[in-house]
Amino acid sequence: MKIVAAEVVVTSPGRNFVTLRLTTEDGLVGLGDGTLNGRELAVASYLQDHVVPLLLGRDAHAIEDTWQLLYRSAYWRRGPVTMSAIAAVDVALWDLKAKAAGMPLYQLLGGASRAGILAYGHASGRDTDELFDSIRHHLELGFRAIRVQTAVPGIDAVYGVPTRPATPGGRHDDYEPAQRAPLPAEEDWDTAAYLRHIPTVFEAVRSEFGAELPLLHDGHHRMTPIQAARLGRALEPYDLFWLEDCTPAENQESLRLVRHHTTTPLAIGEVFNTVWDYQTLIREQLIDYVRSSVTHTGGITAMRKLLDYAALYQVKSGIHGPTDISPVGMAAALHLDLAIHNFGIQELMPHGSLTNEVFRQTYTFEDGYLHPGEEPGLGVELDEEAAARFPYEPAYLPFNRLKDGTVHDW
Ligand code: EZ4
Ligand code: CO
Repeated sequence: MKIVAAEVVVTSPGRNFVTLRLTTEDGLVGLGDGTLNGRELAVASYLQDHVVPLLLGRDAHAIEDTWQLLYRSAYWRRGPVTMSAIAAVDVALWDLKAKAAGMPLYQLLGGASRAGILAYGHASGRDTDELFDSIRHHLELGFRAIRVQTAVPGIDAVYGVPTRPATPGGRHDDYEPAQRAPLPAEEDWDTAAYLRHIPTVFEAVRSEFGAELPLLHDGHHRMTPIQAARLGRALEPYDLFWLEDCTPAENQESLRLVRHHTTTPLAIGEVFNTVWDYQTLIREQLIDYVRSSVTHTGGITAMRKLLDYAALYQVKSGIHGPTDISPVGMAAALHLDLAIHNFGIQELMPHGSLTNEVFRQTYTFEDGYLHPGEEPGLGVELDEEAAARFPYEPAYLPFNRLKDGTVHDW
């Protein structure tokens, strides 16, 4: 199954996506996602300039060998650009292998371990009324688990809470952090105000929606370990499904301190890119959920190994699924979610209509559960003509400054 063509497609149907399209001598097409929000062209160049020449003429069946070749022959290991590029190749190869086998990818990963994939949606609001409205809207859509983000008094712009609808006429809870602009937007942050406010939000949500609804929250790397420990403890009465990215984890040992102080389950890792970023976290059981995406972590091959390692320590999956993971990367996540034993939950931020014009998707979402469908391969097709109608536009994620002007984690 020789690879005869490898094209890097950069398209921007509402937001930027990097897709690798591999074609075999038999005319099979495999797709891989290499989208890295705000740094898309770096991955596109890595693929186009340094990876495509290695792929032409190779056997598309040799997935493990290709992964090892790309990882080791670069000499310079790891990092989000490299690992997203490797992921794009790896996922495209799995798509091809499953198409060649005439099976949906999850069958090649061991078959389905469950009937459906529990998904959580993003509710948000600038105040309690708007938040409750957003939670009700998500319940009506069928969601059985909901992430809750709110504005904080005294802070102008908070992660997860749009100040304006993402699309004209759209809802306020359709949050898209990257902004199409030549420079990143500057937001403000005050951890003390946040720590005072968030427990009151969860108290209000629990008293309105009851004890049973699984609730999640994303701290987005803004707290120190002791602040995170305090928040985790303050949220214990509200029984969170997880507290995500409570503190930056370049230093994995930080999580020991948080863990010692709270029984609130912890999820981390959307900005990680290899199993090594989790070594201490998993071995010492300092976290409960792995947040990596297939797209930023070297693809199916590397994610499978990471999640198998996590399984030994009763750590479960919580694969990253924001709109900056393309439909191709989302499909890869869904096939993995269905197959692995230690599945936890899947994030779902549905893509907009322009994205769905470019990427034809076959997943289903019914009664709170996702399913990747039964098409051979990933089940996603790229409409190249539609993709060409949406050229790349520069876009950046925002960043934070404290009141005194200090740059803070966003
Ligand atoms: O801010 O993917 O849990 N989800 C998240 C995301 C990230 C974006 C950054 O590109 O934290 O919304
Ligand atoms: Co997050």
